[in-house]
Amino acid sequence: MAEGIGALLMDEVVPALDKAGGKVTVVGVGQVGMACAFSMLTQSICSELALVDMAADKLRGEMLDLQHGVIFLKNIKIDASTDYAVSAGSRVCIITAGARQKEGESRLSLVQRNTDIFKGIIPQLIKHSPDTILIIVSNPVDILTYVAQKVSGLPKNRVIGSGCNLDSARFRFHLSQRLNIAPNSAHGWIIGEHGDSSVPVWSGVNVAGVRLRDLNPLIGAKDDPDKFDQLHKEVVNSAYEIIKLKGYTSWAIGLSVASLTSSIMKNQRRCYSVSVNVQGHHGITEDVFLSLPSVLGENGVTHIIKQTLTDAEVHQLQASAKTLWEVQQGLKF
Ligand code: 6V0
Repeated sequence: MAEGIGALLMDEVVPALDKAGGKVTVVGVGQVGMACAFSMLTQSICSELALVDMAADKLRGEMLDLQHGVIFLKNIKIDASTDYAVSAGSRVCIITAGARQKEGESRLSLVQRNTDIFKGIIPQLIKHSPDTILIIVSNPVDILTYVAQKVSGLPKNRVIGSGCNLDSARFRFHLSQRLNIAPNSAHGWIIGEHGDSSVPVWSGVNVAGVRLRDLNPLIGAKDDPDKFDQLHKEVVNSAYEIIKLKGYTSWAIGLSVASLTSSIMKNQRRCYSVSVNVQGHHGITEDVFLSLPSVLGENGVTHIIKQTLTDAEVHQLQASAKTLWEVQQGLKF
C-alpha cells in the first residue's frame, strides 16, 4: 500500500510485487564479476541483480555506483549484501569469487585456494536458490566446475563452466582479423580445457560453410604455409599477455558470461563451447568437466553437439581429461 505522499500521488489497484521473475546473482565483485554484472545490465538480461562478496565496503560501493545508473537501464532492481539471503530466488548464480592468476602463474596452481573458497560459497547459494543454475567463472574453471557440482549436489545440466567460450571468442576475433571479416561470420571452435591445453577444431573452421581446410589441407598444422597455427598460440597467450599489460582480464569474459546467461534466462538455446560433464563423450571415461559445444536453455545444458573430430583432437581431449582427473584426486573438499 502506498503511504504518505505516495498515497496522495497514486491510487493502488493491487499491491506491487517485491520480486521480478528474472533474478541473477553474481558472487565476487572484482574485475570479472563487475564486468559480468555491467554487461548483463546494459543488455537487460535480468530484471533483478544481486551482488555478493565478502569485502563489504567494495560491495556497497559497487552497488551504489550501479544503482545510480538504473535510470539509464530498464528499471532493473540491484541489491548487494555479504549475506547470501540477498541471492534468494536466483535463476542463475555466477561465481567469479576467488583468487586470480598472478603474473606468470598457471590456472591450475590456483586450484586448492579457490576450492576452499567454493566450499564456503556454494552451500549458501543452494540454500537460498535450490532451483538455480550455476555458472562458474573462477579459475581453474574446469576443475572448479567439477568442485561446484560435487559440493552443490545439483544435476550435471545445472552446473556450467564458462570454459572455452572466451577462448573461442578470442579465436574468432583473431580469425576475423586475418580474413577481414566480422568475428561472428568467422566460425571456429576451441574445445577442451580452458587455457594452455585447449584444442582448436581446425577441421570445422569455416566462413559461410566454406571450410578453410578444403582450401589449405595443412591449416593450423605446425607446417601450415599460411601460419594459421599462430592464431591458437595467440589465444593461449591472450590471458598471460593481458594480465601482464593491465593486471587482469575483464571485458571479454564479462560479455561472454552475459551471453551464456542470456541464453539460459531467455531460453534462447544457443550453442556455446562451455565446460560440461564430458564423461562418456569422445571416449572420455573420467568424471571431469571440459568444454564441448553445448546447447544452453532455461534448464541449463540440454544437449552436447557430437562434433566430428580428428584422432589427434580426440587424443588431446582425452589427455586433458586425464590431467584434470589427476588434479581432482589431490583436492581436499
Ligand atoms: P578479483 O578482482 O581479485 O576479484 C575477486 C573477488 O572475489 C574479490 O572482490 C574478493 O573480495 C572476492 N572473494 C574472494 N573470496 C571470497 C569469498 N570467500 N566469498 C565472497 N567473495 C570472495 O579477481 P578477478 O575478478 O580478476 O578474477 C576472478 C576469478 O575469475 C579468478 O579466479 C580469475 O582467474 C577468473 N577468471 C576466469 C576467466 C575465465 O575465462 N573463466 C577469465 C578471467 C578471470
